[in-house]
Amino acid sequence: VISQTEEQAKLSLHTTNVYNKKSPVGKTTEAVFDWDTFKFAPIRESQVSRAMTSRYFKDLNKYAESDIVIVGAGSAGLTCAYVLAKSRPDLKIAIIESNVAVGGGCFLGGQLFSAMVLRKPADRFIKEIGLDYEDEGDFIVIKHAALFITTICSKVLSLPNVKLFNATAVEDLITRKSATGSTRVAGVVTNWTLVSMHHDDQSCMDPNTINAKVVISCTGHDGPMGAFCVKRLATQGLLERHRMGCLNMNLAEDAIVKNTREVFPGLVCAGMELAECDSSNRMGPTFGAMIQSGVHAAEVALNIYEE
Ligand code: AHZ
Repeated sequence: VISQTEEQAKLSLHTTNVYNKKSPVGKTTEAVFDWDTFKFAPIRESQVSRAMTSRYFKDLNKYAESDIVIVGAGSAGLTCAYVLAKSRPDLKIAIIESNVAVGGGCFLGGQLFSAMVLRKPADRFIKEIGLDYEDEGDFIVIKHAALFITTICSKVLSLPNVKLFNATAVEDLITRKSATGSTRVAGVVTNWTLVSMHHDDQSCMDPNTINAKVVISCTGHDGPMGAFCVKRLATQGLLERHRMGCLNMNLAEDAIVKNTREVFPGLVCAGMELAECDSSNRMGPTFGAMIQSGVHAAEVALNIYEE
């Protein structure tokens, strides 16, 4: 790493006095810049490549054997990751997200209306992560769903025992047969999402794998990639699939939280993917159940892990 020389530091930094004479913005900033002489520390292009790739491949190597894999970084998946990683710093937790950005259906609230509604008692979790909200009695409102998802994501990613592999799709599950002949999920098969989307028009592009003791699937309801693990096991006749029921906020949220469970040995299901398993109702844009299902899934997964 090439550090900034003293001379460069002198060139680019001026005293607060000089800065304040030129512009009143940011008076409290300790290090202020003179834009006429501003200059970055030097770098060679290969340093940037190596800084990224060495870390990524180290992580691929480290997390090839994970304790827990979470599939899907929407509101349920990220909540689950936060609870697990915080309560068990000894566990290696990999999150696989097929999109470039995290958040799933949560980034914009309902129908692009920004605000995020959560029914109580999900307010307890929001308090825990330190977010402001408006209290409307039986429910709370966060001013923008993106505020929730970016906050929970930054908290998850700052924990040392978590790695997010985004732009990476889970395109299959690893299964094992026990001595008694029963099957269990033992990890995930991954690929760059762009590769997963082109298996039909390109010749064979083999995937990668991550072994894990427990897989938690939070891939949302059916869609181009949604409900992935439930659908995959259903195609193998290992799980019965029932499609998501119509919207009923009251029934839907309680059912999702209550039914968060190990749906197949080694596979815990949380959030809206459960609706594809149980035919429970959808709830539309109210997110308390995603948070509580994520918390519940973390507890279920830890119990399986300890078995
Ligand atoms: O990109 C998906 C999203 O970020 C990701 N995902 C899906 N399939 C994947 C795969 N590999 C890796 N094969 C995959 N990642 O999973 C995430 C799912 O997030 P989500 O927000 O769709 O699901 P959730 O259960 O966390 O929240 C559901 C939110 C909804 S939908 C709904 C309704 O339709 O009524 N109501 C609520 C609250």
